[in-house]
Amino acid sequence: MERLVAALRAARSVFVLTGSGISAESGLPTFRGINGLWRTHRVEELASPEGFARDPVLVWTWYNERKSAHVRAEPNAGHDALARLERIVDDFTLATQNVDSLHLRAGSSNVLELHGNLREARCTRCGARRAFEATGLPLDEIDHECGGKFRPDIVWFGEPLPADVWRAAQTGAARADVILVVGTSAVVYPAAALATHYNERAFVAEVNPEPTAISDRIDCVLRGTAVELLPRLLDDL
Ligand code: BJW
Repeated sequence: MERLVAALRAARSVFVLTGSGISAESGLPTFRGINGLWRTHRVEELASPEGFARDPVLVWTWYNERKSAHVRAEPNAGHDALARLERIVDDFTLATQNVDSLHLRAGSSNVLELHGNLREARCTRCGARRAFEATGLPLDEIDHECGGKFRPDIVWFGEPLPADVWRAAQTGAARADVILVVGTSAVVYPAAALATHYNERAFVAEVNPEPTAISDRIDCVLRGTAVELLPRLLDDL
């Protein structure tokens, strides 16, 4: 913790990458943890264009349930601490893999949503957009009048990340003096590459109760949860 505090005090530019673990203490399940399955389905089965083509009702049922959980969830002290960090660092970028909008609701303003969000649905054929309400997308409204289907406005396996968001994340990571990685297993690419591939100079630290794919390649590993460690980190700064 002391080494990370010292690195942050000296930093002009900070880049943070978050994953579903930061929202675990808001009551939202992670993807690959103990409660990572949805009913009997793995994320790879549901979060892909092939999965959606196979069974759009199943995929929408999953997203409708998740949307409803996101709306009921509150940002936790980990989200709040990162919003505080943004206010005290001159050059701050927060890139999240999460689609739950909890960073925005905690007051973070410069948030790059690498995998999209659940605020809108868009048509697979004509790109028409509609709001994705807290009540969910009615399952009899998946088909769009143009012959396409509404899908969540997110990035599934095999799909590229939004180009502008990705570019901003890459440059934010490349110019950072400190890279802080919170609550991600770091197995999903290209997001995981932001921690280790674009900057050989930055001090890279991880906050996670479990070892991850990058733990043995970074400068500092803080074993604990986001709610335990991030507020302490901010208090020590
Ligand atoms: C706590 C905690 C607490 C618990 N506090 N921590 C082989 C090698 C490399 C790459 C590939 C490959 N084969 C295929 C690929 C590419 C693929 C990929 O990476 N696959 C890997 C799984 C192998 N990637 C893609 O397909 C991406 N696109 C792409 O590559 O495009 C290329 C392209 C270019 C041009 C044209 C076309 C294509 C897209 C990836 C999209 C990922 N989408 C998902 C679902 C959509 C969004 C949604 O529905 O929410 O995003 S998958 C899912 O995983 C979701 C997450 O954002 C993402 C990351 O998961 P995360 O957050 O890390 O969750 P977990 O569960 O893994 O980890 C939670 C962590 O929290 C754990 O470490 C816990 O310990 C910790 N934790 N409590 C702090 N309280």
